[in-house]
Amino acid sequence: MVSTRVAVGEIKPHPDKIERMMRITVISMSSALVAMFFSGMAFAADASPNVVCIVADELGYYEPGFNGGRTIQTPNLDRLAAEGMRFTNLFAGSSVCAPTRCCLMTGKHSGHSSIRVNGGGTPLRADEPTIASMLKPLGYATGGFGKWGCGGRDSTGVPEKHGFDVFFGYYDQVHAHTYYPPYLVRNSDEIPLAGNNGGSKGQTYSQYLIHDAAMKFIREHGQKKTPFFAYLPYTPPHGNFDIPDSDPAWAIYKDKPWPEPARRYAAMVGMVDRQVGEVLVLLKELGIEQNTLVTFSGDNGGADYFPSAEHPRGVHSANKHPQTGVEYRGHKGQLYEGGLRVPFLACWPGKIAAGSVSEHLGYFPDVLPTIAEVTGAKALADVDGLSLVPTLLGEKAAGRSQPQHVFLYWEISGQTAIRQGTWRAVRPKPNAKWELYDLATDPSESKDLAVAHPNLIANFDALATKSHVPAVEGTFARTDRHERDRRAKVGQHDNPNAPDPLAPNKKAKAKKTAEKGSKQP
Ligand SMILES: [Ca+2]
Repeated sequence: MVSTRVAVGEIKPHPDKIERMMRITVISMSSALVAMFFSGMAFAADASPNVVCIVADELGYYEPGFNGGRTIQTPNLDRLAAEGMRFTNLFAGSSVCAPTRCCLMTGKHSGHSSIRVNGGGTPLRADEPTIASMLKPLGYATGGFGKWGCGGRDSTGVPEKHGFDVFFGYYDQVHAHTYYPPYLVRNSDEIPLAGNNGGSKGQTYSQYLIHDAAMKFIREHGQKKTPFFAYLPYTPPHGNFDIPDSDPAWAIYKDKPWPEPARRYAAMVGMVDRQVGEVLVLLKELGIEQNTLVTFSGDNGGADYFPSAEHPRGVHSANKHPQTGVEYRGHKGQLYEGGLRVPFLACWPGKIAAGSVSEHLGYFPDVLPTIAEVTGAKALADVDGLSLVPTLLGEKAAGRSQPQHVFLYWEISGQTAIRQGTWRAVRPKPNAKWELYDLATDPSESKDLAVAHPNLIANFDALATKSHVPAVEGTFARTDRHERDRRAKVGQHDNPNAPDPLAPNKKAKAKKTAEKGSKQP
């Protein structure tokens, strides 16, 4: 039925029937109800709220319990969803690790961002503002803990030159493949980890140290009542799929009838769930939970890890609805729905309605302007995102209606995609024809309607051309320490003649990846 089609240039809420089927309780975000709920409450940006932004690397849309996942237990994340807002159409900035982090940190979409390749250490430019640098003039303490991916050591992209007081973890994504690195990096200095030499075995599991450092940062600034921005781009459950046998989460999954990497992956998600729970308990203990906005998301679409004959989309069903079986097309690395869908939650007790669900159509570039608005930071010029505050807090509290994107734009590795209303247009290769899908009737993107809608295709092609500006990356002053970090993945950090861990045996690696799930940056 074309009579109900969304006209180009218009946006209506995505009528995602699948989400409606699985929904138990929805608080409609109609302005009337929101006005009642927030009656008498005024949003004040001068309260200097803390912001905790947690990202789980690779977590698929349908994997957490709050989105219907059945194989992995996520009680703390489910509680976060029950106490906050769950988004059903808030997409990643890109379909792979580094480019999506760049969009998140800078508020730009991937046609304007500086990092559009996923090599692992490609840097931000020296002059690029980030969420952290935006908050510094307001007196915020800024800490990052996990996997940076926006610039290797000695580049213009290091986090301590982009507003972070401290960043502890991995700068390069290849370094982050091992949970037993010989060292982690703190503000570009090496912090040795006892008993480790890369790979999948060692004495010191990196994620425990990273989480402990994040907790210490939150505790310190929560006690001092210093407003803080805690960015927690945690590496799990990205591979290597390693977690100590002694971790409580492993006990839950060690005897499941899945391949070991799938069991390890589930336990890694369970560990992240537990760590998120510890953050929430800490905020409560410090008495700052009512003054802290917490967000939680994946970083890119699910990778369909651990496929089998019985589960061709993977044991944990990242892009296949666990109850209905309806699938999202594509996966990590692609620009169909499955490559860009991420679980996304926002919680702020007393401000965001508990148990609410939003179908608002947005993506990672929206996070920066949202944080700018809630903190009262000077709005950055030249960002592509739109603040989510009217959706999060209600239009009355925000004092305005939710601004809507005319369209969303993505590009990666010669692929291009546009989402406008319920349309998704995808050009899967540089010179391929555009494909067109109507997600209202075809959520799995199985029926290409491009031939029937030449005017829409022409419009989307023009939007794509307008949205693309050639990427201008940052630079390295020297690369030896960056290359050392990459070799640390396999314990060859002290051997400058050793090959880059991603360089050799690409063919064998690709085969292994297909069998076990992507281990690429
Ligand atoms: Ca990722």
